Amino acid sequence: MTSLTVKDKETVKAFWAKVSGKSEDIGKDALARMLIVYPQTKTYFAHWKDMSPNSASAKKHGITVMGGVADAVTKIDDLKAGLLNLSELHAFTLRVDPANFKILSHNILVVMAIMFPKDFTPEVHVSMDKFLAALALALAEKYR
Ligand code: HNI
Repeated sequence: MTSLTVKDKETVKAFWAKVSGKSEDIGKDALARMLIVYPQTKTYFAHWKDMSPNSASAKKHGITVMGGVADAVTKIDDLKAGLLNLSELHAFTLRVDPANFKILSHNILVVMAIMFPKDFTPEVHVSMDKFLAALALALAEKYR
């Protein structure tokens, strides 16, 4: 994977500064979209009272995930070290197949593009894609 350049990092931070106020909405929509478009992801949430995309649990979890993304932006210079605990949790406790990180990243990108069509330029798209790929790789760090 191509690593994040200084320019990518600047682009990610600048875009995040613009959209972070809406991060809860981004998270809710991205999680709902993931559950609808990739229903295999529902297997991890079988313990929820209601697994439907607009359930309170799904909304809450979308917000939680975006909290993780926000944290990752602050740790962008060393995602592997910064996300080690979260990686351990997903690998050993939750046992989430890392293929799902790509799926969620994709849905986050789609929702950002929909919510911020003007700001989501091709330049922002590529840097955010690289950032989310690096985040996914860092989350998978503890798997082997
Ligand atoms: Ni994920 C819990 C962040 C992808 C399934 N996840 C969390 C928590 C954070 C988090 C933060 C709460 C940790 C805690 O309680 O200490 N998850 C992230 C991030 C990504 C991600 C930043 C990628 C962008 N998680 C995924 C994916 C799945 C997933 C793709 C499965 C499809 N996560 C879970 C589950 C939990 C979880 C399951 C436990 C929550 C619950 O309700 O049981």
